[in-house]
Amino acid sequence: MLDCAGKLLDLSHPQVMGILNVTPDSFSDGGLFLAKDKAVAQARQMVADGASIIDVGGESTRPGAAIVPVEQEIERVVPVIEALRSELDVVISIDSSKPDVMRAAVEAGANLINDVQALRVEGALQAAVDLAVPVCLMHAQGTPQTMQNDPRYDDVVTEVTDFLLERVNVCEQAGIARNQLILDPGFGFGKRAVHNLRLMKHLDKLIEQGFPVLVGVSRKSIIGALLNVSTEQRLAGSLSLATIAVWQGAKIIRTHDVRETKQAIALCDYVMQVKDFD
Ligand code: YH5
Repeated sequence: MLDCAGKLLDLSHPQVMGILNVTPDSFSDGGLFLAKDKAVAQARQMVADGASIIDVGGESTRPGAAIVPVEQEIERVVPVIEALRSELDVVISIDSSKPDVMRAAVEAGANLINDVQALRVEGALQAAVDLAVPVCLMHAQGTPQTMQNDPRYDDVVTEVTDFLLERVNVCEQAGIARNQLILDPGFGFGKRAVHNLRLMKHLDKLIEQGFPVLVGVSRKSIIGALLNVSTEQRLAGSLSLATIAVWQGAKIIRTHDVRETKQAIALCDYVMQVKDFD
């Protein structure tokens, strides 16, 4: 059980984290208000489909995405988190690296921090200590703007594991308990296809460290690169990788496609938990 500020997350079975992007698109003119209503409706559906965590993000962390000012990120995520908290019995995570966004989000009702920079931004570590909610520490090489420019590793599995364990130490020294930490190898963040494949093949090495592991592969470019399919055609690939991750022991799968992912990992869990004899 992971204690998310009073809400318990059962990690004896793999759980689905649904991705909720709150970024008003430039095509519709509805602005923030419509973006909020759309996001809340989408979250409702994801919970109905079996998500036990909703990951709320107001900034795109895709390679090359524009930087969003902190006030704008807060304006986007806070009303959505407040609305979700008032009507849904679900863990809400805030997908942000900015300490002020973390504080505003937890104040509004978020109970988990998901940081793709593993609390490396100035002030983020202190914010996490103060907020006393669990944190997902993710590995990334470089920044979202530059990370896909020639990423290199001598041994990606060891380097990612060592990085994450170093961040665990930093967190512990700052006063965050080990049992409040989730680790994530950061698929696609400063990694070529071969690096992502090696990390997936040897995910058990990270799992052996004893922390719950979160994996995000949903619709990512590794699938596009290997199968030559557009983002809308990546569901089967995403489910395949999610299943491999759960088979190795991953506890949380971050996905756009909650219903399908829930089914895939539920079957994987049945296979893993079946008794060998009557
Ligand atoms: C993650 O792995 N990823 S945002 C590019 C895509 C599709 C999806 C080109 N936040 C993770 O989802 N948090 C993101 O197609 C994350 N782990 C954790 N913990 C990137 C993303 C995406 C990027």
